[in-house]
Amino acid sequence: MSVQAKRRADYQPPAFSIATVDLHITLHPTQTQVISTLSVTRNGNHDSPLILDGDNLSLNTIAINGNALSDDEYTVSDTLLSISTHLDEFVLEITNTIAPEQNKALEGLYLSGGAYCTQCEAEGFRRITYFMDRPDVLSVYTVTVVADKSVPMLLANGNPVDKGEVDENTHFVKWHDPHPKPCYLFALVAGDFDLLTDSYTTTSGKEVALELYVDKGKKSQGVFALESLKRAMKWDEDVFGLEYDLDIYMIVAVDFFNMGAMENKGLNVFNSKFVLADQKSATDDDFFNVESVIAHEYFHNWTGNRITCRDWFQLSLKEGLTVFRDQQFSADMTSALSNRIKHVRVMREHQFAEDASAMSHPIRPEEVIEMNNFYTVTVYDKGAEVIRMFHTLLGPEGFRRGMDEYFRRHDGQAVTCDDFISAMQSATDLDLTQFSRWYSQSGTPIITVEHCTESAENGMFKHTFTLSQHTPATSDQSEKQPLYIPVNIEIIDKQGNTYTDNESLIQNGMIVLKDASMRFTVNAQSADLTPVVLGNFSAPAKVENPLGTDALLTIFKHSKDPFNRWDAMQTLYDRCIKQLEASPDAEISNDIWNGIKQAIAQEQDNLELLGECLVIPSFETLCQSRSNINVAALSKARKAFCDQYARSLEQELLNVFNNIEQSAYSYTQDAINKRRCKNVVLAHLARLPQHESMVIAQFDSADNMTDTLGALRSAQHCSSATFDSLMAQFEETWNHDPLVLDKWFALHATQNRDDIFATITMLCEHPQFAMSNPNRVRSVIGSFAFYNSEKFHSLDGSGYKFVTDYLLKLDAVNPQVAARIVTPLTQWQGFAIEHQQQMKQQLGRLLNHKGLSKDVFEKVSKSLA
Ligand code: 0A1
Ligand code: ZN
Repeated sequence: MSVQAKRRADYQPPAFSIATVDLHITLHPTQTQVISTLSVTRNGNHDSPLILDGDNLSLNTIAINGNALSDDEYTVSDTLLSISTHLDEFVLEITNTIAPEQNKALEGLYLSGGAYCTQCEAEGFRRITYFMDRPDVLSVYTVTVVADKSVPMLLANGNPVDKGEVDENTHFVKWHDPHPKPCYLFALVAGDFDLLTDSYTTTSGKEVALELYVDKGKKSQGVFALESLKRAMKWDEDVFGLEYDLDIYMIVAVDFFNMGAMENKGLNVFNSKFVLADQKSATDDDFFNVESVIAHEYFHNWTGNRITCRDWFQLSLKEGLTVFRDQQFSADMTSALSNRIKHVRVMREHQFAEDASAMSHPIRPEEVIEMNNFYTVTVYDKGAEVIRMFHTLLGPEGFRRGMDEYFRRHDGQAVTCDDFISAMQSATDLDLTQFSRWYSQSGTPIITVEHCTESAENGMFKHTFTLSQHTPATSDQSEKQPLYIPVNIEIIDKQGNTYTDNESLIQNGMIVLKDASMRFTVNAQSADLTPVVLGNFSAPAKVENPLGTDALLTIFKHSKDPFNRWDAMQTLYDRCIKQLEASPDAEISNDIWNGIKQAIAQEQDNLELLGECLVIPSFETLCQSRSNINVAALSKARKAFCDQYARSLEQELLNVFNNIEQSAYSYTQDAINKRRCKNVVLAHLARLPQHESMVIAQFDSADNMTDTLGALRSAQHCSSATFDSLMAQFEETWNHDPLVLDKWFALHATQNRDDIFATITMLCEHPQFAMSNPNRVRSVIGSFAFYNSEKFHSLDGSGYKFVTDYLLKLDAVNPQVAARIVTPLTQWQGFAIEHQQQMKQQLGRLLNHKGLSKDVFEKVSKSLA
């Protein structure tokens, strides 16, 4: 396969500008006609042709200033249209046709369950019409949508300015968006929906109409999303002083969508999974996700739309920043602690794995074959951690000053990450030069902690701490340099007294590690000090801090930061599991169980922290602190630990469960914490046959999806008869609702059963399953590949082969989704050689496949390089 990578270093400014775009789109499933009228201006003095991108288009006519072009004035290929002209300013009119019904890749214009919709980020606009499909070409759009009257609602970006009849059967609506935008923010939706309306008045008194479009019959499931939108609008005004800037804000929920949602100007398109929610069908996590994705897309209006990216290498400019903003919003709406834990889990489970794989890249990548492959946990979540470090270093006021300056300088522009850094630099006396390495260096830094104690005079002890940093080489970069790392640090003794250093390097609980290593000293009467390093995950790094069980329990007891208490528990569990890997028949010592019992007693009134502390690290998280992983051995050790945990703590767990009073469902933080804690405990108790009845009882009496699903998840540890019976009841109840059924698909696909492939094959034949629907594919095949670690990693290679067989078919339908699901196969580096060989064998099959998409090609070829 010959595919060309693009490099960040090769950026060239556009040779032409396009000030206005006038689109006239007549919708038809197989013959949609697009008339595009562009006002084009040559930039500077050059005689290059105008080169437009195009993909899967049939070109009908081209004219300049009303004159049709002759054959020698343009050339057209599968991907480009090149137009030769000496004019410096001209009006270009292009007509072309497209076939939305045949578009299964869900990029460009496609049909989702009968409704037309578009997805143009990153490079989908070129599948609608010929254009300079790059984010630094900003234009004012006027769009006329024409359709049969059987398609009643016709939407596009901006404000509606005209509507009427074309003929007896055909109507149109014309839209105008006054804000210049890149084509990736273009959107069009047409169909028959239920509509929820509301309005929001901004602080400066502007009234904004809010409209939410959902599938017929789903209106009541859209209420929470609309309320979330208003909360997000208010929050952005309060925290960043940012108001909405159009008269109307529309959100459309569709069933067929490759990602979560899309921030098209004034017309967001959402995966229905992140809009629809009610008590019966949605879990607390679903509600949380709806609110955070609604907010994320809304926040993009300023960080992404008003200020956009110069080129796609700068994606983190908008995504890292917007994820940080939605995280802060969610923390304010729900709870800071559970949010922080949630996001740190994502970093440790997924981002660290990406950085340890052949797909490792800095948050601002240097080289890209298929842009869709770079909507990654690195660009998004590590990107957000980097923004969080700015926030930590500058403080909330400094950060706000930097943001204000960023908007002052760049509103209406397409800019770079360096422009953002420079705006932040203007708001602080710190020198951010070294800090900016976070944008160019990939990999996860490891911070090691050394601690020496000597006796000094007067019965005092002198403690010397050395912090060192080291970033292991990654597949894309062999040389690494020291980073500028804000390290949150707490030094405590057994009684919980806190200490600071003699050199005053620790300021406000933070020390900056910028060299390969640094040293500081602490004088104390105690010989026994515990350093809590990288508290609250103050930087996206790993820590190697050789603390014993006692020290971990001291942190749990005395750390001021509940996050650090949770983290100490996670480390303790990780240690125990390591012990069982080394000697599978070992029993965890009573000292540890007693320590955990005390911890439970200490936190019995803090169900939020308690619930999180009772969660055992996932298999995927455990992988990140191990190498050469033998999956069966690690899974066995993890399972053995969970079984001992349930047995040793049975009484304590029962007490916690029984002390949480049941009340009617409400989505409030207090109620969420209770449900979360109760369901975590239930999953432990379900491992003991005598408590199977608790699982069944909860399933039977639940008045909400959180508890129903909590019971079902717990049933994964019960007898297969119980699991099967509850799953069958669930299917019968929810067969009509594909979003709920996705949960059922995922539970089946993650079962560690010998007949798993027969089960998955059956799921793929389920009437509600379709390979063309990304949500279904993710819930069945994605869940298996990402989360059924034992069966996916079977040593006979059957799991790898099963996924590969499926990907070969899926790739021909939807390459973007195929390229996401191939991820676990490409992350072979951490596993034992026997796994690696089998994984690479399947990657080889993919690579040799004729007609493989460039999406999958990029990931597989890197992984085998
Ligand atoms: N910008 C969106 C994410 C997104 C990216 C690509 C898509 O299709 C290829 C769709 C959505 C966001 O961050 O929410
Ligand atoms: Zn985003």
